[in-house]
Amino acid sequence: MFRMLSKAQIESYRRDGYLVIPRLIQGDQLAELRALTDRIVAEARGVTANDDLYDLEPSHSPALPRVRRLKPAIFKRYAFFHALVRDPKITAILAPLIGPAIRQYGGKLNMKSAGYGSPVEWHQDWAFYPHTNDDVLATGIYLDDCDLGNGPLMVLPGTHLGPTYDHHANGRFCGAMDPAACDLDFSKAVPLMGPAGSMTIHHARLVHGSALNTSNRQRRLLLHEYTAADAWPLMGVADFDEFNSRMVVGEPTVESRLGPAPVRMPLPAADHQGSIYENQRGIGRRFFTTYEERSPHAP
Ligand SMILES: O=C(O)CCC(=O)C(=O)O
Repeated sequence: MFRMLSKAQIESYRRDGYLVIPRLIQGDQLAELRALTDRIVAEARGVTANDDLYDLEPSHSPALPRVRRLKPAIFKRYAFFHALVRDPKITAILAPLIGPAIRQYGGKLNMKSAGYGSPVEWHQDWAFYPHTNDDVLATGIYLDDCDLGNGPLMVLPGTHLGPTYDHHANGRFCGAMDPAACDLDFSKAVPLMGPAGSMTIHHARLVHGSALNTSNRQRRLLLHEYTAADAWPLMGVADFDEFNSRMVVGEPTVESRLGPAPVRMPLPAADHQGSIYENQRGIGRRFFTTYEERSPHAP
């Protein structure tokens, strides 16, 4: 029997745009998730530049490997990650939020390592991948206990019902909002925390971000992006078979549903490609302190 959302949880998601499900992934499954991640990260020793699997911290070197993110290639390359996206423990929870037919859009594993794990500037996922309707969300599974100290995902409740903010700088998409140019009170941000194996859920239009990890504990977060099967990406479908191979439950459809949601297209494309961290190198003004600002002389 799978855990289901209560009526109060569904209402809370609709109103605030987020939920936390404590300890969803446990036991052997959590142990395997952590061990496989450790193994993939250890294999970054010797890697000299970002590639289709690794997004590296600015302070990475082949001898002192520092991985910032494992990219979507993990879902195609590793059976474990491929299966976890489809795990009925997860899809049973998402069904009342975005419907019984669900497609994976993408995903990644953000490392936020102890001492230097990079911040993620405030943004809405929707600005990266607008769809024909906004039954679009992301889940995040914490691989480690997460509290205020090690860089929890932070969200601004209710912003999924508001505007889509400008994520451009100098005329190009940069994947981050200018904190001084939007009417938001960032002191109202709510940290999403929980013991290892807990799962966060946030609506694609919800404003969120996270700070530098200055603690001595890592904070790894496995993000899965999901859409209703009838939400089609406005940037287009390059490969129809590949698109449908990402169905995680239910049947695909060519009847794409149009819903009212404010859209800004992520064009022209960011100067720096490859991940949100790279996109956000193009921003004018930062909210969160970076490792390089905090420790200018550290390796
Ligand atoms: O890892 C985090 O704390 C935030 C991640 C995020 O929002 C993203 O990668 O889009």
